[in-house]
Amino acid sequence: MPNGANTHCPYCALQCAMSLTPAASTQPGSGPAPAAKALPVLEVSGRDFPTNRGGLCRKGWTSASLLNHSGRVTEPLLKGSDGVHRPVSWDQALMLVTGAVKQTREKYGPDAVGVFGGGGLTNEKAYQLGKFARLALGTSRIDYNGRFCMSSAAAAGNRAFGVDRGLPFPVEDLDSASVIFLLGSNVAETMPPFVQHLKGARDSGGLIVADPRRSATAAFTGDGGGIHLQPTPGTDLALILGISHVVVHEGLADTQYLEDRTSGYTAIVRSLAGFWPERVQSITGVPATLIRETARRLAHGARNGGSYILTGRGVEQHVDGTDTATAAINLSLLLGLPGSSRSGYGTLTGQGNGQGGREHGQKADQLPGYRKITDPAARAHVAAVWGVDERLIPGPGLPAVELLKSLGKPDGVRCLFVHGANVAVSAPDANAVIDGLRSLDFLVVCDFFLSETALEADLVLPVTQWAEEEGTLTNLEGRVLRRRKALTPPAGVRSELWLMARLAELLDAPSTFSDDPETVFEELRLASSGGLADYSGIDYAMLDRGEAAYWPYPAGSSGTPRLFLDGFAHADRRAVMVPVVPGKRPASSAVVLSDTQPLTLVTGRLLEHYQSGAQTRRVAELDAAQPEALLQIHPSTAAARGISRGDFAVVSNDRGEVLCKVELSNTIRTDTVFLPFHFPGAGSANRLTEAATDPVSGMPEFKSSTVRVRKATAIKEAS
Ligand SMILES: Nc1nc2c(c(=O)[nH]1)N[C@H]1C(S)=C(S)[C@@H](COP(=O)(O)OP(=O)(O)OC[C@H]3O[C@@H](n4cnc5c(=O)[nH]c(N)nc54)[C@H](O)[C@@H]3O)O[C@H]1N2
Ligand SMILES: Nc1nc2c(c(=O)[nH]1)N[C@H]1C(S)=C(S)[C@@H](COP(=O)(O)OP(=O)(O)OC[C@H]3O[C@@H](n4cnc5c(=O)[nH]c(N)nc54)[C@H](O)[C@@H]3O)O[C@H]1N2
Ligand code: SF4
Ligand SMILES: [Mo]
Repeated sequence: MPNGANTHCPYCALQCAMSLTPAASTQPGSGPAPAAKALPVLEVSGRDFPTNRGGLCRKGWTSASLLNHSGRVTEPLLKGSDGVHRPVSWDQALMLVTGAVKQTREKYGPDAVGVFGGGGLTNEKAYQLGKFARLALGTSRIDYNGRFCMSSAAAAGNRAFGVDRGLPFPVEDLDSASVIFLLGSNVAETMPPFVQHLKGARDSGGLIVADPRRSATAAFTGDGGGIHLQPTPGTDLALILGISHVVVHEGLADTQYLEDRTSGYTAIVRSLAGFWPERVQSITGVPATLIRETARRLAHGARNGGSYILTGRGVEQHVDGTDTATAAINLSLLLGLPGSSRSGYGTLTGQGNGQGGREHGQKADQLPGYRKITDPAARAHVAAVWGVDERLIPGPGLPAVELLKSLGKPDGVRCLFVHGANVAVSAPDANAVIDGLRSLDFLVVCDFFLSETALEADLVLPVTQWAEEEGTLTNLEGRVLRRRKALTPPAGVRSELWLMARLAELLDAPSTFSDDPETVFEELRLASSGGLADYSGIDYAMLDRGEAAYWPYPAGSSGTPRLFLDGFAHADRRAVMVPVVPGKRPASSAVVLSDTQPLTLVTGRLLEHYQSGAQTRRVAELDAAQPEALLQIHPSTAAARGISRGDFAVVSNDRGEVLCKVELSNTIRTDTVFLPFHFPGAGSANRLTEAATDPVSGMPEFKSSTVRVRKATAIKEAS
């Protein structure tokens, strides 16, 4: 019987606080609900917490309905030669996995075994997965879906500040800001309760949003006289340089700050010379007057009340995402924002544990505590905590896109473990990814549903959901939170910690692998101690007392709610300004609306669905609200192609084709169309995206792809 718990939402990085209580229908005496149409076993209510102040979005409210969902996988499933998954016992499943690993290693070497993790895993699971890959599987080939999410912002943050923490300040600091500049972030749909923190800036006309679409967030700029900048997709780097040019040339830069707290300023000034507003207008399509106005408001805000610059995936998920985030950091440094107590720069982390998930070792180049796997001192420290010879820890592996490209290839990965990602839907060039999954010798997917990736698996292993487990997650502010168990998992379901512990034993792994979250966290504390993301002063007891724990939190300290107040994380305490200029990108051209004109496809999110939709497409209420992918297209762009309301369109390029209904919208640029990436099959946006990556971060180009759009003549709207 469920007994309830105070915990946090299973989905995004805002980690809204919620209480789970036994639902009325499952109270003693009411009898079990019928399985097919089971009522939620737990009731969800919002709980007061600084990030959400009691608010939740529709995804959070409906999250408990997946706990006893009829489609849930509750026993290990093995795929037969007929392609059908059938139940097997856990003993059989463990034997099969162990056999496949041993065979692959013998035939092709340890690097032929790969692991793909996720930013939704708790810190304990992410930490243990990195250790499991390196010590139990002996492979360097581990990476995770955070590469698709935070990698460009992380690379830019590390380069400039010497450390990467999404928001280096508590979210409530935004409340009193007079100006907030959101670049490529649609928080009104992606973190609805976060919008309350924009209220001050929004009401006073200080909200500035850069988005090629008039997104729900961009529409807020209308409230108090804010600014919506609507650049050609992929031209944000030039846009930011244009704003920076104005800051420098109108004498708005904080020269004292630059002198005292940064290095590289003069090279930045030189690099901005060619980006005067009128030229930037010709590149981005954003009027020069708005570029000037943005610079002036940011500078005014910095001196009165505070200015914040925040980036989202819209500017980061490009082949020049690291440079674009770097330009945004440079702009914030020119204005003296980072490390001030009432201004700042940050990036909005995405997944539930998008922050902690990138700190403790599931990244190809990383060891726990945000340590570099190539750093001899870091290796020695972690090897000592693990009680192994340092030489047993492999070197760096392959970033996610390269890892996926290597599936089934000679010298590539032949046996893959997936924990917490649905790459068949969410990875770029999805058709090629699905081919890769099919060419593997053995695919093991741990999930609670038959996601599109699980459907490809030889073996599906059912794991616990959020309300059935203990652990910690690190939210968008770098604050470590407790996830608490409210419910006993179904009998056939196991925790991933248990699974890794059992497999490590069967594979004769060195070191120890506990299946108890608190024991794993205690080990993580030691492994992270002295690293950039130091958790050594944090324990379950203090989190349970409700103490706010922001890393770095070395033992004996009281944590770090605000980073950079006294200096940046480089040896000289200065922020490094790295000059960046746009590379080759298609220049904006006059739009000739003909049916052969290529368009730019932008992808992103809808409020109702989460990521690949593996979870939210199974929530009846969310599915009813957004049952399928719709192509957002400007009416005149549609008309030029003979497409009208209710028609189906074919969106295509050399990688694939999407067939979906259109949604006419005069809030999108005429040269741009938008697809959400939450849907599989014919509506899967990632059939069209490219696996080209940012050279620094490995981030794929999700946000702008060249496509052609035509009317699908053979299909009429049903009904
Ligand atoms: N409802 C919902 N919420 C979520 C998620 C979800 O799947 N669904 N996922 C979570 C995760 S993991 C993440 S990473 C966050 C992401 O949160 P966001 O970054 O807010 O989400 P996106 O919709 O990917 O992109 C934001 C905006 O970028 C715009 N954009 C696209 N291309 C460009 C461009 O070239 N320049 C500019 N300036 N803007 C551009 C899009 O039009 C879009 O409105 O959301 C989190 N919250
Ligand atoms: N075109 C396009 N593509 C994108 C993006 C975009 O903006 N445009 N955004 C990218 C971004 S920012 C992200 S973060 C990725 C995310 O994309 P995905 O990695 O596909 O994310 P999810 O859909 O959350 O997949 C998580 C899977 O793991 C399961 N799961 C959840 N929790 C756990 C757990 O604790 N353990 C295990 N074993 N399984 C679990 C869920 O049921 C689900 O099947 O997508 C990227 N793809
Ligand atoms: S905003 Fe994010 S954390 Fe909050 S309820 Fe919605 S999905 Fe959950
Ligand atoms: Mo993400």
